[in-house]
Amino acid sequence: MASESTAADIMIERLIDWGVEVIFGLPGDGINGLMESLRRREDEIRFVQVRHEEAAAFMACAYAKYSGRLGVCMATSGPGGVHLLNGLYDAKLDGQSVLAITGMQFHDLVSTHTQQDVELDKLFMDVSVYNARVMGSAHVENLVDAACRTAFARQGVAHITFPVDTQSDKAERKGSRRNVPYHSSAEYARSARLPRQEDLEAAASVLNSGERVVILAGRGALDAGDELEELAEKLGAPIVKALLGKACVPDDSPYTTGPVGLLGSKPSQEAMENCDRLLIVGSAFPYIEFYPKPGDAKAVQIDLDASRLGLRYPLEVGIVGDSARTLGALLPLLERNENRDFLEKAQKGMEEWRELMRERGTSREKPMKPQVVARELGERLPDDAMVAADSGTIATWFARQIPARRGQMYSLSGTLATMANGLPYAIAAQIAHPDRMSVAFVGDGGLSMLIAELATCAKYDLNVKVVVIKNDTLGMIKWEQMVFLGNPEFGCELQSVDFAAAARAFGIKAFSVDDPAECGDTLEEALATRGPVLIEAVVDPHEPPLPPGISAEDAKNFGEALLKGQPNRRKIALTAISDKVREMV
Ligand SMILES: Cc1ncc(C[n+]2csc(CCOP(=O)(O)OP(=O)(O)O)c2C)c(N)n1
Ligand SMILES: [Mg+2]
Repeated sequence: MASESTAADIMIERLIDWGVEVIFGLPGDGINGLMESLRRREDEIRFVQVRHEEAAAFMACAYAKYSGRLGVCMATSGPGGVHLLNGLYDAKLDGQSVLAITGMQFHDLVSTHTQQDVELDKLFMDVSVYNARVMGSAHVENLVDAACRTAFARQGVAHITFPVDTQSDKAERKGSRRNVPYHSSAEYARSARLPRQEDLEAAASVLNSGERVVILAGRGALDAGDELEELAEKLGAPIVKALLGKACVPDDSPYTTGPVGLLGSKPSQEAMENCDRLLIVGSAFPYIEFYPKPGDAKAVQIDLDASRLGLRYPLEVGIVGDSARTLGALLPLLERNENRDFLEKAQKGMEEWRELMRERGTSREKPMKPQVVARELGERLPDDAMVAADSGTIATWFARQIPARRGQMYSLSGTLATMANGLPYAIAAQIAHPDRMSVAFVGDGGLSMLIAELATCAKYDLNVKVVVIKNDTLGMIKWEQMVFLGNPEFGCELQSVDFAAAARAFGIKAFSVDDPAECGDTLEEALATRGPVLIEAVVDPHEPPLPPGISAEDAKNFGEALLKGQPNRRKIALTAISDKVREMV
């Protein structure tokens, strides 16, 4: 085989050197040379075929999120590459190390209006931290090394586009006069970045002089759970969790007030409003309006990326460092805060909040409330379950009603907040961890965008359980139109889809439930069913995902929207008003 090696072989072999075990993608005539190379190495590297390249990019992003490894996706020239973009932006915005490989037209026909002539390196300029076009066989290894290394080092998307004819060129290491064969290396060294001592001391002095310290923890704190709890205990500080940091400490931890923001909890909001010190750990939580008002609190921020320091809140001290190590180094400098009032108030608030969530999640009202489905699901998830959610009201139920337990993993599209990522995320999580159950908690709008990936679940017989919350509406937007702008909903109703029947058509076992009294049993049976399963939960479309402290302005807008002739306004008013009494501040 050595004598017939191609330039594409150099690429695939080098990816194997980099430890890549799986590539998500869909073939096309712009990548036939690469596909042939993958076919010949089926035993060493796995190709997972998707039904839409957008899903492949989501999978690469999620693979990186759930495994910490490089996520790799591949698409053909022109349309295939274009389809990747949304998933690649998801990786860019959530800082995931992803490599995208695309095909390009024949090298000597590029830019001549030839078939599928899209110069994807130009298209991907904004999304990528590394972006290159293969210029010949001897170029390939150098590019793969630089691409993988940069994707890791800069936590972003690297892209290589490969002209189709060059892929099948004879593997040639000897290139130009200055290109010494084998000079580049498939090595990447991670830094654990220890902060400067003076920064730690300055941070300790800010935190030690506070009375009411709050910790905002995000994605970068996922591996720092023990340190966060230790610090919370020492400073009497509640831990408020940004959504990507949902699993950093379990939701039954006495120190956490759970999620924050539009889909957050009331105690989180109160802690943010009333603190005098804010410690941000590995989070760029983007909703600035949910932070303390600038000037109200003195803040310390820890982030691996120095360019993120001070992004959302004015700082006294910024620390560049790995969360766990930095907190570990900070802890001995901190004094125990003997005033436990702030933490105790948060804990008392959480008792009430948990009771409210329990009430919502155990309602036997019909139509069934989406919160019931989330709660019943949360109670039945295995201790090592991996859960992915879509954007939408669905993310609210995910944040509030599915408690993260120690050892579980949770993710969604954080900063891009795209629809349709949930199912591809769950697939990638399962492929990264084949022994664990993976759950997609998705909206009917989101699922219908990339529903064909159910075929991927069937094809690879994946232990993916898809729970679709069917409210026949683009729920989140319907509420936003009413609450933010005071208008009746427009363009949000969805044509009803029989998801259980659709799932069966894709070769997947399916369940449907609309009765809250049966929801738990149905989920129990579905989760115990081997292989991929879909559970369609038909819920009340009028259940509002209200923010923890709805503003007077929002409430006024909402009332006006109903007055302007919002369809179903009587039902909506009834649902929202009974919530309002208990939930609005
Ligand atoms: C790709 C994309 N298109 C549109 C939006 C705007 N958007 C955010 S949430 C949402 C509604 C999602 O509907 P569904 O999946 O049914 O979830 P629900 O809100 O009903 O729970 C829309 C349209 C988006 N975030 N991403
Ligand atoms: Mg919906």
